[in-house]
Amino acid sequence: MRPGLSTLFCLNESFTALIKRLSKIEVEHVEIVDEGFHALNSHRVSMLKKAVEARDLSLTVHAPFADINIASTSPPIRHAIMRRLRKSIVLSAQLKPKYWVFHPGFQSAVSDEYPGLDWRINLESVRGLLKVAGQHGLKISIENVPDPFPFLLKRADDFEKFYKNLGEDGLNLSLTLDVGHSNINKQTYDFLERFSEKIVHVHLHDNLGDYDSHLGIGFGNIDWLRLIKALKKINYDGILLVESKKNIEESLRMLKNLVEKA
Ligand SMILES: [Mn+2]
Repeated sequence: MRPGLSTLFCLNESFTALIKRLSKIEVEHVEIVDEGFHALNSHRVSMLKKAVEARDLSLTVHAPFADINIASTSPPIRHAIMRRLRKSIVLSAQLKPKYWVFHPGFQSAVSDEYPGLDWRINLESVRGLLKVAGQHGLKISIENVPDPFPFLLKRADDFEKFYKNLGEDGLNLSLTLDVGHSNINKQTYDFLERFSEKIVHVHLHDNLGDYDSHLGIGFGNIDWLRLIKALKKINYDGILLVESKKNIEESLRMLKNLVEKA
């Protein structure tokens, strides 16, 4: 288990500022967020490649997530969303990340009128992403998301049904456990018990169980020592990715202490 850091905390800074940060970042693993000022394009990919090589960093990429609903029931809108995600996959693949992490789709305003449609579209979109990723040699991983958003996959039960429906295609789709999100839905230990084989990556940030505040590690109500012990118990050997929006240095220090203690 090695610490890593998401660039979510500096998404409000320019891409040039991000490149500068990478040259002096204190961790060996970084998750690049393909969003906002940091949205990938060919020029940025080549800048990132240089920065990453210089520091021998390992990477993951977080897929675009703003206004992205892979279960959109509106065909033209969904096509635009899938085009955006395919672009992200193609560009991300050039960075050879360990994983490209994406969010499941959510219900639309007409979901009640067409029961099950968003669920089926979500599956179809995931299969589409798996296909493109496979063509580019990229491994992709789906993340659990929290209430109160109308996402289709929040609880361990949702993922159980999802993987069952995906069938063999699901063999190529790992799970990223977002502990901040699962804390809100009180699902952390359900995921760890039922999906220990599927979890390859974790997002760590804190909250008070009320909303997705992405606080620093130790600034909310999550029992971090219990969590790290549980990850050790399932032999998790991936990255401990800090996805807090503030108190980054404190979070990394806290995490280091926890791993030593657990
Ligand atoms: Mn996350």
